[in-house]
Amino acid sequence: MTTVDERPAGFENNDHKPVGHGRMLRKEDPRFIRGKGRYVDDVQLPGMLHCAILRSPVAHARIVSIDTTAAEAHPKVKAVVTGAALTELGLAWMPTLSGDVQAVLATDKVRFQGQEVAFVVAEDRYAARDALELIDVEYDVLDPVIDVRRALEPGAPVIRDDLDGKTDNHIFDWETGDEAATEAVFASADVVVSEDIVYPRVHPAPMETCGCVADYDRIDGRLTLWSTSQAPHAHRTLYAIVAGLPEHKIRVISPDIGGGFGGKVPIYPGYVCAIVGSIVTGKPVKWMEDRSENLTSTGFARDYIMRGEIAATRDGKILAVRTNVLADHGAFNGVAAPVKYPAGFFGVFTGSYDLQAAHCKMTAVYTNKAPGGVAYACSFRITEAVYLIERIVDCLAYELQMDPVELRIKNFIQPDQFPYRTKTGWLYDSGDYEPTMRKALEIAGYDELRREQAERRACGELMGIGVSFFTEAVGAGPRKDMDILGLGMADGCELRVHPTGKAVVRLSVQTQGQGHETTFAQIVAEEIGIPPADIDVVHGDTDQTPFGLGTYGSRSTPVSGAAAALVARKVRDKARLIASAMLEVSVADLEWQKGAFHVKGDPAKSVTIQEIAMRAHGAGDLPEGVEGGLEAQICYNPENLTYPHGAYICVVDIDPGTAQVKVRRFVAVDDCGTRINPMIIEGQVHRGLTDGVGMALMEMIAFDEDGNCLGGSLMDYLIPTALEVPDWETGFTVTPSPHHPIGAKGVGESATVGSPPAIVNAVVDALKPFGIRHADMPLTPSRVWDAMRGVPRPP
Ligand code: MCN
Ligand code: CUM
Repeated sequence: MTTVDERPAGFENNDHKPVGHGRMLRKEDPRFIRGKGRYVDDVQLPGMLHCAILRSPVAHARIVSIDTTAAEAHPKVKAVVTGAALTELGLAWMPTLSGDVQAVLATDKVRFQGQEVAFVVAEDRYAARDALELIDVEYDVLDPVIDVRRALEPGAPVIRDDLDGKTDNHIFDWETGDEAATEAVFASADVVVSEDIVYPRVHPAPMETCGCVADYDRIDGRLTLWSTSQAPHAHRTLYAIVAGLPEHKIRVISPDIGGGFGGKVPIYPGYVCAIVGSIVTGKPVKWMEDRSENLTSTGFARDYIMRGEIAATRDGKILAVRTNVLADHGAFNGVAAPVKYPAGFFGVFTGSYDLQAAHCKMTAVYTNKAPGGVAYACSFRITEAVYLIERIVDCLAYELQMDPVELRIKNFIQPDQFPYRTKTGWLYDSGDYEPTMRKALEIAGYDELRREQAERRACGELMGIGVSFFTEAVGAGPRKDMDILGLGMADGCELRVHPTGKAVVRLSVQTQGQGHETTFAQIVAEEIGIPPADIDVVHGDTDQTPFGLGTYGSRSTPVSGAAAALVARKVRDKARLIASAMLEVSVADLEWQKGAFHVKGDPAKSVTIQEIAMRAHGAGDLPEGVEGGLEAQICYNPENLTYPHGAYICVVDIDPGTAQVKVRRFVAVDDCGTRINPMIIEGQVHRGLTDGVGMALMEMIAFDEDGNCLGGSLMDYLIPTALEVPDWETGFTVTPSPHHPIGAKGVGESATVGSPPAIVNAVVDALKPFGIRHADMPLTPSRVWDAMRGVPRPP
């Protein structure tokens, strides 16, 4: 563990050490807190029309006929488009991020409730909605396939009969690790514990739903698309490929985004409908989903049924883990993950432990549910992986009657083992786990909590203490291994220093609330000594920024953050050449400090970066071989992922009369390497911990047996508020990434990944007097009540 560089309060004005500056406020906040954010729905263009989408009321049906005459006759309607019309344009189907195809509008069948069937373009939003009711669709309802296990049974209705030769609902089998070696370790282990663990389907539920404004100019053939996108460049390329429009004629703009959480990574049919609407009418067309469209039809998350098994010695040395997973991908495989990783980064399910063997087998299937997958602060399925290992380790602690903290510490990968190759092939870059765990124990007062628990238990009170320890893999990724539909996962970055020493940095990633306008200015400021206030961050507009793959998988800091540091160093290298001419000394005689070059041994002889910038653009000659201007561009291809880690401790109290769980305390100690903006990191962690309370205790997208979505509004799909969460207690350690130019690792998803197991472990710990070893999320009062009464878990 390295020492921590956290500046005290009152350091506000030291712009020469911007990274790690604890009190730097967010540059973007003045506009957000004054209501001056500019979101997609704020875009108003002259003559703009509105698009509304007709969605299937049933989960599985053949479309017999669609009659649009009455809708077309509506006085404010400009166009009504069905799947048949899109087929003529060759746009009825589009590729998904997993190389499957998805219907833009249903042509043959509807395959989930809420699927897009037709759209209307009208003069205003209300008329467009009204006209949907005038469209008459006749459905021939089919048997829906809702249960993922039933989907694999012989004779189950085939959902994807559009795919050539498809006779079942199987999508893929995937495996990682060494089955035979794992079997051998299991066969000779003292103790084997297995448990069935479900990670239910949940939804990112951002405040801002998805939407876009498409403006196709028929004269010059240019398409401008304001869109709720986490990856504008990747989207532009995909639109070019799907719609056949020349890529240089497409401009994708992601303005302010009201939360993405992964749900704004995919391309949704609505975006394509708005584009087609604009092409057909010659006018700009806006499409904005409502809340229930968002909850029922856009990218869900999780939906893994996992059997976890762990093998250990009697004294608690973990030897191996293995798992068998059934993955529900919905009606179209729309999972967003690098091509070689159909199960995302689930391979890190071996966690933070030094094992002898590991093996995972997974089967992914189609069901009559909304497509998407992965989204919701998941780090590409690491949420599921961490939940599995941290739950099963607790099951082992239960069987061994060992303290869960002691069991974890006994099995940690040791600092001298890094870089550590896991039994599933991942190369953890750096880590020092025990100090992080100890820090969390210290903040929580763990021993005292256990004493209190014993006392309360003796009086019949239900208090639980839960621990989780996670290692994440973030920063996708090295382009040799990682691409999305053939686009390599590297990021461009461009930096221009203007003559007066102000700068603009152009990023390929796109913030949805993570504070990039601040933190990327800090990274650049740290490297070239221009104060962050003088550095403008431009992002979210393909016409103004270099190509890159966008923001998700907490990759902005690991990939674009590295790009920003390196592009700034490139500019500084050029500045050094100019400085040597200005000071009439050789480059080797220059020293860089606090935004200026000075002559070694003579600090009075110096030139600031601002003076150099003016010189770079000014009259007169520059040194031999140095071009004018002060700018640079790079494309950064990361060498490896970064592996942040953290230790979380949760304390819950359960009301024995109502089975209501109250999270009394939550301690989170995160290690994301070098910390750029501690305040922003804390905000990210608070957000993710709140996510964790939601998933552990409240959130689930449920379906009835007919495939009706039961979570289509925020009345039914419960998300936590300030009332359900405690005052978060956070701490940190710093283990820099050895391959990142400033040692930073990602953090955006850490708390969402790490907190659900801590909360569930706490609830299960509280229920220990009932002999309970596991209970499935969400631990609503009714589920906890059932668990206390020995009612079997839902299948
Ligand atoms: N940061 C830092 N020091 C570090 C690491 C990160 O100061 N060592 C800062 C970064 O500079 C950035 C923020 O923390 O401002 C998050 O950085 P990073 O971990 O790189 O994650 P991304 O910026 O790539 O954000 C993506 C991540 C993901 S994948 C989801 S999902 C999620 C999350 O961020 N969605 C969010 N956090 C969110 N926060 C908000 N407000 N809204 C979302 O939609
Ligand atoms: Cu998987 S949710 Mo985030 O990676 O945008």
